Amino acid sequence: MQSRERAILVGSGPKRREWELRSTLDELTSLAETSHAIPVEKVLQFRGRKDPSWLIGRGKAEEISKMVEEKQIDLVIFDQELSPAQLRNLESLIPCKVIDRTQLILDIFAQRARTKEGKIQVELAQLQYMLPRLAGKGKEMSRLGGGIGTRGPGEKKLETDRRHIRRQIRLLTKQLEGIKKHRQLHQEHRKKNRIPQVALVGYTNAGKSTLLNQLTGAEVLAENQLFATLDPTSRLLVLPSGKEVILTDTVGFIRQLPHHLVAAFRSTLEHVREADLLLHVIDASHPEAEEQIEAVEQVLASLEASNIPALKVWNKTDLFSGAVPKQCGGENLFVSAFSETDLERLKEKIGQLLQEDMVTGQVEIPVMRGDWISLLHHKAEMIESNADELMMSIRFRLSHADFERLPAELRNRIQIR
Ligand SMILES: Nc1nc2c(ncn2[C@@H]2O[C@H](COP(=O)(O)OP(=O)(O)OP(=O)(O)O)[C@@H](O)[C@H]2O)c(=O)[nH]1
Ligand SMILES: [Mg+2]
Repeated sequence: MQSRERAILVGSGPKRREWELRSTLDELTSLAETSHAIPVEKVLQFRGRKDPSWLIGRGKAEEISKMVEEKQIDLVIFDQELSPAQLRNLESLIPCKVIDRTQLILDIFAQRARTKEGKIQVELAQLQYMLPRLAGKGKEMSRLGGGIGTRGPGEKKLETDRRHIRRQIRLLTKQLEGIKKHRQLHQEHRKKNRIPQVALVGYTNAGKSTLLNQLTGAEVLAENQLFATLDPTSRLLVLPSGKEVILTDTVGFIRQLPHHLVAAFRSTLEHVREADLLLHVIDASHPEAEEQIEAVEQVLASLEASNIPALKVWNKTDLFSGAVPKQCGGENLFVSAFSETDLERLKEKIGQLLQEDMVTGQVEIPVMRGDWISLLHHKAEMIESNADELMMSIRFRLSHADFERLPAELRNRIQIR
């Protein structure tokens, strides 16, 4: 194991956003610690405009450069994403490794990925991030050896040659497609059995895995650290009514989640896109709970999952002694993952929301539209169906989320009862 890298963390932005800048810089500190770096110094610079070549301005960069020598720093981490040109300039001035928040998050994900799919997704995101930033970096990276920002999944060293990277990106994309097809078959099967799908989503460290474990007896790693979970885990959950649902734990979100990573994880996050109900888990004891909710909602929007019914689960109320957080719109429930009664209430609520959420519809479909007929057979519970030579008349029930996902042309023909 490599010795821990000594890091300077740098944030910058306009003075009027001071509070937000400080809080994301604190979060960057936790991320650096998660990656086993030692945060030695924090630098916050107020400036109205980003410097296009240096982000923080040349003078400040020189100051940091001196600090690096004086304090034997191995690594400078910028809280804002660096453009390829900024990275190049900073690297040529500062006598140690330079990375940004995105690369740090990618590095943590690389260390955490366990399944084949997770590893491929992370490596793909890393390579796509690196490709435009490569000029000069190849030799820098070999000079600097390994450590944060240079490791792929499973301590594998990241490729640094442009041609190899392109080839590797194509290869990984293809492998991912293969895995995705395989999973789709699996999901079709589940849908066919019409077990409702419930997905746990939320900011990292909110308690998603803990809730999965507490509710289903799963043994997923739940830890007080950022990004404990990368790979989704699904378990059967039996509700008080006896109804069964499938509950899935997913990767946590964070502010400024690298878009390469969201894109690469799109297929894992399909559990979220395909869900009938989302449990948006919130750490109610966190001082920035509301900013975290917003960050999660942004990621959900980018996944086109904003229309799925969601229950906000305000977790960790056992730690929370202040005023109850301001109620947000939609359904809210306050729980502690360690309270049996709260878990029962949560299960009741899931059952109730899924029940209320069912849509009963009636539709006449021309028999030649075999695609629509088979789609309804897959997604919906059939109540009644009759056919003559030309038309098929179907009465069915399905979740609101699935209804919204039907093709618009079909949806427009449906009469809701
Ligand atoms: N006091 C208290 N602690 C909780 C509660 N729920 C979870 N925790 C703790 O919060 C920490 C994070 O929990 P996880 O379940 O790993 O959180 P997560 O949302 O899965 O986090 P990631 O996988 O990193 O996104 C752990 O130390 C849990 O023990 C709760 O209701 N009360
Ligand atoms: Mg987790």
